[in-house]
Amino acid sequence: MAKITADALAAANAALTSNHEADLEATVGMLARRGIDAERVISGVAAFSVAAPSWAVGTGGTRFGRFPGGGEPRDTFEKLDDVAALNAVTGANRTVSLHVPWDDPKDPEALRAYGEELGLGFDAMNSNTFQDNPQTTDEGRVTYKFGSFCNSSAAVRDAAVEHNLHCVELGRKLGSTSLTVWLADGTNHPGQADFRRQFDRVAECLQRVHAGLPDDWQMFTEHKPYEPAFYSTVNADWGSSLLLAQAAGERAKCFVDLGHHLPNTNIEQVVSRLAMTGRLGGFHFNDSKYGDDDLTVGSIKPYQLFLVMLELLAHGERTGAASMPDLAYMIDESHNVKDPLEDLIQATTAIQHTIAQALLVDRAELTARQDSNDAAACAELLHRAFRTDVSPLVAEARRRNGAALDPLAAFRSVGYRAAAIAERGSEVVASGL
Ligand code: RM4
Ligand code: MN
Ligand code: MN
Repeated sequence: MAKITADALAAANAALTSNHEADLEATVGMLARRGIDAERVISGVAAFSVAAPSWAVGTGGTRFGRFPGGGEPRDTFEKLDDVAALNAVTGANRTVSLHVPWDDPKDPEALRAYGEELGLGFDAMNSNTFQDNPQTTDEGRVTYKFGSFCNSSAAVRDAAVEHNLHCVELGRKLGSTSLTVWLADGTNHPGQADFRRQFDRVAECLQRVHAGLPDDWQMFTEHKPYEPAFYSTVNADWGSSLLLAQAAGERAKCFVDLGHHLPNTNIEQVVSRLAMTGRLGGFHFNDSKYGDDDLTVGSIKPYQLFLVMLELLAHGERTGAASMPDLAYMIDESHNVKDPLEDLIQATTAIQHTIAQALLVDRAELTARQDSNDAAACAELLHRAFRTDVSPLVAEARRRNGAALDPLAAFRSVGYRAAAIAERGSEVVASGL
């Protein structure tokens, strides 16, 4: 597959360089007059990387239909090619997160070597017990129709634990060091199952998976209030997630997917609470209008994302990080009408912009204003940061990482999608949702 080379990127950047340098100089000067060190912002953004999910390089769909745009990857190796193209233009997607069995490479060593060749590492592994796949259901002898870890049948629970341990084993060969467990377990009808017994069974299965983790591994519990279970979900909210992580073991932490909250939940406060308990494990970035919409990061509630970033930076500061705390970050979107790679580019740049905006907030000054109970002055500090155009700082961070000043324009100018369609065809459907 055609790669996006350094030469192609240099050509795409060339026409933009003089304007970029002028904009950067102006922004650095403007920030200096506000007492802000632009270098700190640029290096904070440049250091950040967010994993691309292997299933998101294909077109997403709803239960009503799917409209693939062509050139989708035919296997996990081709998914890595797409993530490498994404990382070439953003410089901020240096790892890929696999989903098993949508990805279950027969030769993990070869896949790992291919990732290394492309400059990509393997992030958290994702198990799947929300669908019946022969590989996860003991060759079809069990079904997850009534849940996996929560199931009343020990044989089903055993198969689900075994599948998760398989993901760990595969991940170990790939160089991954974590497992994300999102369960569809729950009920669709009141009275269908006992809340407490379901919870206890899930906790026990998580303990078994935790006991099988290599020493340097972590596992993450990811909550979600509903869908596909529409009456109750076992891991429904951050409180349940925290209880499950605590029950599972020391190296179990909680994952926050920005779309997995009931409407109007104060997600930034959830972040603060989990960080406080030492059980914040990581993030799935997306945006949502109504539910788990998996829309482009920052496209619906950019100010909420900014407030979440502020909490993350506060956590980073408390844990001795130079900027963003050391957590597992992944984009979890479904690209129904955009080119998947273009949507991932926009998601990544939105994350970079928001980190830059949040880095503009003087935390010591904010604390002083909070302590003097000056609500208006506190709001001023946040608004001033949020309303600043940080584009030149973000572009500079990308340039320093050898990536594109304008990632979407660069992606389009090199004709990657047309090359992918020519090589892979227009009918192929990538494995995923
Ligand atoms: C779920 C959840 C998981 C993701 C699946 C595909 O809603 O967000 O993280 O693995 O979707
Ligand atoms: Mn998710
Ligand atoms: Mn989701």
